[in-house]
Order: sequence, then C-alpha cells, then structure tokens
Amino acid sequence: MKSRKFFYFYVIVIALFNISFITSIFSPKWDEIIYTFEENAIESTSTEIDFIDEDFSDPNCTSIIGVRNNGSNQVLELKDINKTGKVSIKNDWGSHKKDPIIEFDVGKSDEKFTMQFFFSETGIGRIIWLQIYKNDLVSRESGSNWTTIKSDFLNGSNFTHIRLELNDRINNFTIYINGTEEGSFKYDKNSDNGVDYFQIETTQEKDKEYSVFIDNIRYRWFPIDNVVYNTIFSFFEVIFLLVITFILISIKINKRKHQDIHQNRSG
Ligand SMILES: [Ca+2]
Ligand SMILES: [Ca+2]
Repeated sequence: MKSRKFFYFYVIVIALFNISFITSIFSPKWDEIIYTFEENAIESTSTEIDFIDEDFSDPNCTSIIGVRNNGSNQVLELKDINKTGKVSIKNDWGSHKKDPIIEFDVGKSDEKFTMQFFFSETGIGRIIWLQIYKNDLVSRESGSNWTTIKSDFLNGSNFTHIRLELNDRINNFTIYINGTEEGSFKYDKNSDNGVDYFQIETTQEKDKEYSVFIDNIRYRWFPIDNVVYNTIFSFFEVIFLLVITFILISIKINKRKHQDIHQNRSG
C-alpha cells in the first residue's frame, strides 16, 4: 500500500516535470535591453553615449547626456539650434527582431516644434513612422496617410511614457500612452524580417532652439536561440528524472529480492 502511494507521488512528480519541460520550450524568456543613461558621463555626446551607434546630425544639432529633476536623473537630450538642420541618431539592434515591445519616456522643451521616431528594417525602410507634431502624436500609415493617435498628449518637458507592441504578422502595432491603450495602427511599410534599428530625429523646417528629452528606453523581444537554451536547461531536468527513476527501480528490485528471500525462507 505504501509503495502504491509512493508510485502515485512519483507519477505526479513526472507530470509536473513534463509540464515544466513543455512550457519551457513554448514560452521562452524574453531578452530585455534597458537604457536609463545613468551610467554615462554627464555632458558626454553623440556616439560616446551608450545607445547611439550612429550620429547623422547637422552642425549645431547635438545629442548630449543632460540632467533633470534637480540633477537626480540623467537623460538623453537632443538639442536642435539649427533652423535648417536636425539631430538624427540611430540605435542599431544588430539583427532583425520579430514582434518587439518598445517603451520609452519622452518630453519636449517647446510644444510648437516637431520630432520623429522611426522603427526601421534594413532593405525596406521605416516600418513605423511616429511624429510628435506640435503636441499631437501622429503615425504615417501605408506609406501615405497621417493618422492622429492622440492629441495634446505631451505634458511639456515632463516625461510621457510610450509603449509600442509590434505585430509583424498583421503589420500593425498597438500603442499605450501612460499605460492607457490608444488603439492599433497600420505599419507605414510592411515588415519582412522585422525591425533592426531605431532612429530619433528633430526636424528641419524652421524648427530651432528646442530640446527633446528621452529616458528609460526598454526593448523586449523573443530571442530565436532561446528555444535551444531552454531545451538545454530541460535536458538537466530529464537527467534528474532518469537518475530518480533508476534509484526507485533499484529500490523496488531490492525490496522484491528481500520479499522473495523472506518467502523462500518461510516456505
Ligand atoms: Ca535616466
Ligand atoms: Ca532644426
């Protein structure tokens, strides 16, 4: 009776391990990259800044580590003091990412000026083209139309949180502003392999003497080789199971041997 109880217990243990094995394959962990700019030297500029891989900015258009909140928070500041030029920086993801989740905080020193975010795929161009036009967040859809996502959405130079969830299968993204869902919008161009770089720009067109503030950029995406990682992790679980099985079988065999000897003696 005791051994039957133990057998059921063992079956439950096996079932739990199998569930964890299967779920580890089908729900791998996400990779996460975060930029808070706290580790950069204050007033470091351009590609000195961890985040900026390439800088295409015009003269008098600078990307620099600035401070906010009485010096307690370091941020990325894009300073545009060129009437016909712009700040233009690129963060290269190194490879294409399917269905990433992108978050960041943004503020602007003067609401009458414009700035832009591009999420792009090498060979295709701007998959998502977001613009803060004056104080409205707009998106270019299907290569032509501008759609308003939210009007009067920024709180001056105080930070507003933006979160994008990309869906490459249906070529659209869902956007959240300060945690509230604002709807889903079409990509500007259909994705092929997924976004592989992010660009932030101020604008030309008479806009000058303003700053854009960026902080807490956070990317999450599904790493392709994570399945292998999780399978290797589960490989140890399988070994552990085999060892336990071996021990249990040998205990059972030993018990049976003892019982046989006992029966032979009493018989
Ligand atoms: Ca910061
Ligand atoms: Ca400008």
